[in-house]
Amino acid sequence: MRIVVLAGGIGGARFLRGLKRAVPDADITVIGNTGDDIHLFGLKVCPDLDTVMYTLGDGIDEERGWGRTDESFRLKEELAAYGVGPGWFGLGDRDFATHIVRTQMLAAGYPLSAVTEALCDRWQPGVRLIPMTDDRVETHVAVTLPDDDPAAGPSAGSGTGRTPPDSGTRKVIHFQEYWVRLRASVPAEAVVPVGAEQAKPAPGVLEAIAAADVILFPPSNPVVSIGTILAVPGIREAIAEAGVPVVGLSPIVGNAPVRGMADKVLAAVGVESTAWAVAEHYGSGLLDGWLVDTVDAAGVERIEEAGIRCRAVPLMMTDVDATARMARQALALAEEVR
Ligand code: GDP
Ligand code: FO1
Ligand code: CA
Repeated sequence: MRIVVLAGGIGGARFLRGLKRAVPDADITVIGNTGDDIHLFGLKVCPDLDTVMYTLGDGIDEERGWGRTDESFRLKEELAAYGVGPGWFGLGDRDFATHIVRTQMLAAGYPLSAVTEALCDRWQPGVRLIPMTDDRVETHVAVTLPDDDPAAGPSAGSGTGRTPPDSGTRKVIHFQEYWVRLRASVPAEAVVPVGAEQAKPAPGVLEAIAAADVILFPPSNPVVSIGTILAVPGIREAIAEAGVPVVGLSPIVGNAPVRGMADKVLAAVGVESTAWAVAEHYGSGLLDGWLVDTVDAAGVERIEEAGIRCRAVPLMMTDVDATARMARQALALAEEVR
């Protein structure tokens, strides 16, 4: 069976571990989100690709969910001693090696898809991992920073002795700064995948979608992970036209994300944080089936009325066996709608 999975970082990677256990013989192609990518210290960092690669290659720090196991941060400390930041992004010593190899290969002229394949030669993730695009895409978030934020400029009323009518500084910042530095503590006013409109799907992406027997959306972030992949022209259309079941699993359980900031970025695109609103956001033009957690069973009828076949099953990825059961449920739903 040929399975295509659109994946972000932690949610996507953990689901893939369960999927591999559920169907060990399947041929799995993962289309990875690169909108989270960031250039730091002259290096290209691809958090979601690395999270998938390390998780499936048994190199991940299980507790954090990102970065390398048995990690140290001495290089980061040395950079900080030179006053070289940003200090808010935790690049570990072992992780640095990945970014150095990647950046060196990119500078030598290899596209990101070829670099990712080379990195996977070491990690043997057991899936084919392809970045959504070889072109540069970066998710940015529009926010209003509070006046006491170090990155906020002088406010409108400063120096005039008057209190400004609207305090704060409106800025557009990198998604990693929004999430890692600010911990999504202010509303996301807009989310923009900069460069996506001009990007082309990486080699192999459209081919894998066209050859798939089933397409799965793991419980990844619907806006900044799956939404970003779908924003690359051609990918959404290829999925809708593939003529095979497309089944997703809700990252929202009990009206809240299980972890992360999906509620904040969903609000930015006008979608409420419920399992049914996310299904409706993807829409029946894209999704054939949707799994919600048992706590959200009340929403099943509403999702089916929207033309999407829906089941309520346990959706907490507490361990690999529980996740494998979720994967089997998703594949069973795919057979129902086929
Ligand atoms: P990220 O790039 O690291 O943020 O990872 P993804 O985009 O792949 O996945 C993030 C989403 O995974 C979040 O919105 C979480 O709510 C969701 N998530 C994490 N753990 C679980 C879980 O055990 N069950 C479900 N249903 N969703 C989860
Ligand atoms: N997430 C954090 O919350 N804090 C960090 O310092 C951090 C560093 C980091 C380094 C490499 C990497 O591959 C991932 C890293 N992440 C970190 C995770 C990642 O930035 C985010 O969780 C996802 O991109 C959110 O979608
Ligand atoms: Ca991510």
